[in-house]
Amino acid sequence: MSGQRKIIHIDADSFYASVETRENPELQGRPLAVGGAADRRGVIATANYEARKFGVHSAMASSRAMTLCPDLLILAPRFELYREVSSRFHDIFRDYTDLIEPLSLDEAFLDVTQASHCQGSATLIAREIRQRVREELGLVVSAGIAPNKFLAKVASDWNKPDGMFTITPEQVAGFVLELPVKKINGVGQVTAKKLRKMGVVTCGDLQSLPLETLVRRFGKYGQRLFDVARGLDNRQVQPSRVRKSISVERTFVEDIGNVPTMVSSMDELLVELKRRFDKIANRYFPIKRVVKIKYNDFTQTTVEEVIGASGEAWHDAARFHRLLTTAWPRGAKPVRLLGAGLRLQPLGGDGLDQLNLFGDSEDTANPADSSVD
Ligand code: DCP
Ligand code: MG
Repeated sequence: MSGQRKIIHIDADSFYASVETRENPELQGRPLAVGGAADRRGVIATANYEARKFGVHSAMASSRAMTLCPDLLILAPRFELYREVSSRFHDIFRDYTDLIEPLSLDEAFLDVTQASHCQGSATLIAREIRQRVREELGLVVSAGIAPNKFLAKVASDWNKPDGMFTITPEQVAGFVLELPVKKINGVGQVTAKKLRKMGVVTCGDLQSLPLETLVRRFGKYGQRLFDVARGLDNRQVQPSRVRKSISVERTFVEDIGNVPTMVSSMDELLVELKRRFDKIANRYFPIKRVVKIKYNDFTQTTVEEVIGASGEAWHDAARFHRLLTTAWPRGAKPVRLLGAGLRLQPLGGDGLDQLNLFGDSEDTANPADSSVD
């Protein structure tokens, strides 16, 4: 890496819920969530800030959300609509830079180091982007501006919602001293607790631990902790993010206790997986089949196999059935959720990275915290 970079991280506020409110302004001001219905064991995808005051949050069971906030309105998600809005975000971003790395539908990194707009000021570019999103799309995005991805992401969250925060290169050293380690992407409850036991609460505390100690304790992720504690992160903004996997999952209304029912559910998942894979089949080929099982006690297991050279189709149902019947006895408990997926290789590409198919695909993922649940 050479020279100082200027990175912006953009993250829309309560994205799905804000889009729904934009589509139907009468919903303004009332507690609103998007997700699955409470009586069908649904889960909250997101909640607006009114609902968050009641403690409602993403990934919470909808039934629990209704208990916390009886007036909560839960709308079914409309992914096509959110995808459409997401591409409108990108139309705006592209006016400033081509170096855009989408992280999800509502989140992206922009490298504006070379941008000439706004006298090259990343802060002014971010302000202008926020204003245009508000005026042209009727939505609010928060922005973080910093010399690297790690700090830009922390910064976009700093004054959320409707917030903007800049960390200049000169401010980095001072900023990280007080930054709680919980703000580090990948430090969840498990890692935070381990660190607390070692007397570490802030990145300043973390700086006092030698690299060897961190690596001994956290493996490869120890190096990452060592760097970010000092505000260092040289990961580049990667414009065309290569897809590593594709998967479909289903949570059942009633737990499934018998294998034949699991097998027929797997067939339904395969139909959906095939439909989704067909859309990208001109760019990727599948290299592995993956089956995921979550039992009724929320423990889970995954099993995968290389797709053989014997000429069978990747979607050969019998192969998925066998993976399922191999994996299920590991827990041998009723099943709450089933997933079917494929690991992919780009056609003509080289990326064979092993990433967590159903979880965080950041290359800096912390295994200690991503394996919980
Ligand atoms: N999402 C989801 N399940 C989750 C988390 C998020 O389906 N466990 C979806 C719904 C969110 C969208 O992804 O609207 C973006 O995720 P964010 O984490 O950015 O959350 P929000 O944009 O909803 O809220 P905010 O960014 O204001 O915290
Ligand atoms: Mg968001």
